[in-house]
Parts: sequence; structure tokens; C-alpha cells
Amino acid sequence: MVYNSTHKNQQTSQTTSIKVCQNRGSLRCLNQRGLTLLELLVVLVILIATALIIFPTFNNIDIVSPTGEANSPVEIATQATLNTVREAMAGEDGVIESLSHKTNALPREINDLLKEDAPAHMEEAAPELKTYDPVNKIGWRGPYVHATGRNETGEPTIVDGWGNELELQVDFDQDGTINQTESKFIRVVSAGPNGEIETPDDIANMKPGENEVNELTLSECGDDLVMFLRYPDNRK
Ligand SMILES: [Ca+2]
Ligand SMILES: [Ca+2]
Repeated sequence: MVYNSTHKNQQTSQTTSIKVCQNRGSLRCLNQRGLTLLELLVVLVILIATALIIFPTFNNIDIVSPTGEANSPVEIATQATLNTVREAMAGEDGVIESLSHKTNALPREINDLLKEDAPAHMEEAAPELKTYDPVNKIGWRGPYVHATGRNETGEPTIVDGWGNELELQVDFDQDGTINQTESKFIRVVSAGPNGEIETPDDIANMKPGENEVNELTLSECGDDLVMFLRYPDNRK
């Protein structure tokens, strides 16, 4: 009975609808093109509104990385940038190799990697490496990485997924030179979701891992993403 009643209502509705169409038939024919454009505009507005709703929530979707950990796309993007920097620094044709392992010539700032000409500190540290020698494959051969954003002073630099400049930690005793021990623990740090670098860059916390004196621990690094360039990340 319910079905019949509903069916009848639908029939009545359809009939009414047809009657309205018949009454307005000529007007609708005249407006057919205009109505179609209007419908397209409505669809367009709905699509834009949907995109605006979806986009901000995309950043919050968790996906599982190959290690089984759930990482946000922003973290994965940051990890990819850190990998790029590691390759540029410690890869086969990277900075360390092209500077012939002369530690004091190593970049001091992350945006040194963007420079076509050798950074200023190389004048004193290793003037013989300022120009690339293609025969021996040594010397500065920048830029090693392309800029992905700008820092607070507006200079092009390499930024993490949150738009913050990466930090190169290497001169741990802050004496203006880089010794062999410091170069061993060179690392690139992303400030992570909170936008603040928490990883200490002083000599007391330069060594990660077990059985080291004054080792760097995970709890000291806050939510930072840390990429060690030459030493395994054994932080606990
Ligand atoms: Ca130093
Ligand atoms: Ca942080």
C-alpha cells in the first residue's frame, strides 16, 4: 500500500511537472542555451568549492611509508628534500668528494649549496678548490641543489615541507673552522611541524648513537627531522 501511495504521488508529481513544462514550453525553448550555461557555472562553482574543502584536509591525510610508519605527505616531502641534500653533499659527485674531503672547505650554511661561485669562506679555507678542475674532478662545482623557497630575509634557500629553511649543523664548537671530527657528524635539520629548530648544534651533542660520550638523543631533537650525512643515525 505504501508503495502504491508513493508511486501515485510520483505519477502525480511527474504529471504536474509535465504540465508545467507544457505551459512554459515555448519560454524554455528560448532559454535553453542560457540555462545550459547557467548549469555549467553551477557545476564549476561546486567543483571549486569542493577543491577548496578538500585541499586543506589533504595535508592531514596519513599515508604509510615503506618502513611501516605513518607519515604525513609534508613529512615525506621533507624527507625527500633531506635526501636530495644528502646526495648533493655526500653523494658520488657531491660537495665532499669534489672538495677532495678538505673539511674546512665544506659549506657552512645550507644556501651555500645554491651558489654557482665558491662561497666566501673558501678564499681562506681552500683557494685552490674555488674553481672546478674537470680533469681531476675537484673544486667547487655549484650549484649543487636548486632553491625550493626563500628564507626570512628573502634569499633563495632550501626549505622543508612547512616552508622553513633547513639548517646545516657542522661547526659544532663554533670556531669558524670544520675539523675532521665535526665533519663526521655533519647533519641537515628540518624544524619540523612546530617551525623551531630544537636539535642542539653545540659540541656537547654532536654524536648520535650508543656508547658515545654526550650523544645526541631523539628526545633532545623535539619534532625536528634530522638527516645525518656521514654517520648512521643511531639516536635512541
Ligand atoms: Ca669548528
Ligand atoms: Ca622542531
